[in-house]
Amino acid sequence: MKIVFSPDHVNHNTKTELSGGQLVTPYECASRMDYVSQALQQYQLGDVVAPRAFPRSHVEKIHSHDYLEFLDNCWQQWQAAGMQGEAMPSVWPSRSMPSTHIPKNIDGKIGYYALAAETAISANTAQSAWLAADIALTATDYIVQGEACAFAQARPPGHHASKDQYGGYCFINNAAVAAQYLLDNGYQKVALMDVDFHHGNGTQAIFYDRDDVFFSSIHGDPFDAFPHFLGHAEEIGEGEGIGYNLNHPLPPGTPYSTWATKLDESLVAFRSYGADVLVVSLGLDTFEHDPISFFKIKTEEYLQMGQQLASLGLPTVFIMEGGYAVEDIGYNTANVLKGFLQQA
Ligand code: Q9C
Ligand code: ZN
Repeated sequence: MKIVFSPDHVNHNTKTELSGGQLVTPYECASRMDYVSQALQQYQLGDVVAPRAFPRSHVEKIHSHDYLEFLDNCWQQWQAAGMQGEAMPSVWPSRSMPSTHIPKNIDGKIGYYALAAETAISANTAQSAWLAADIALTATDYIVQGEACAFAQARPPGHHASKDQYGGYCFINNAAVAAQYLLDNGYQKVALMDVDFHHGNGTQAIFYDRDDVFFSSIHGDPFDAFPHFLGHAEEIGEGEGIGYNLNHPLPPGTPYSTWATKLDESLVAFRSYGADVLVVSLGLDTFEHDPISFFKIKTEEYLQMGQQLASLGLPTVFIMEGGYAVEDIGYNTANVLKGFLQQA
């Protein structure tokens, strides 16, 4: 399969993440990609190709104009305000002050556009987010051109980013951009399967009232896991989207055997929906040794995950999301793709 990748992802190299009351080195770090590249090459899973630059209009179909303008200008405004550290929010329009006015001051503005505080923004964050979207679009265009599958080896990830909010290491929702691109190029019913450990709150919110993208996610129960405020089983969609959102929250310690039954339920739902293409938000933080997650999937079991996904028999674009057991995500990623190719 085609593997779309750019070494320029290293430009996204923030130094801080707010975690446990401290500023730590970010879990979502550049070296993750070294391990993925190495394993994909070792397993000979496909040719690595560079992304091409797509018009910004594809991303503007998913994210609001004011949000993208904020993303592009945040770092400059943060610096102009004399801030010493990387850009991060400390105040929000919360339950007791649910204002929709957008502050002019950057401390207020960044809180308006952030859904969480852990994720820093620095000099090259916006540029890298746009590059990741180009990687997703380039991979997705291979599907449009008739390839059976492609892998977007993108970072920063995207599934937590909503129409106008960033957080959870995500800025532009690469999988949502990919799904929309498929709809704009002849496909009519997109199945979007999110297998990252965390609920894909951004993707869910973007397609919640639509019937042309069926979003399903298997994730740590939001009572126990980030993003904490979305991802419950009773969220089934709204308006035209009712019935096209399927969440499987699962408890700490969940092994692959349990996880796999939920994937099967999603695949059954995708089949009766009549999906004609599959987008996979591929996070590897379901791994048993992931440092910030609590599922117990083993390296060999990712082969079965790939085989299960292939059983749908649909053209499939994989979009890289999370996975923080840095030295293992390469083999875990490679196993999903290998299992998929064996079965396909
Ligand atoms: N102290 C993705 O996997 N919470 N994002 C981290 C660590 C944020 C994960 C808690 C997790 C975001 C794409
Ligand atoms: Zn995740």
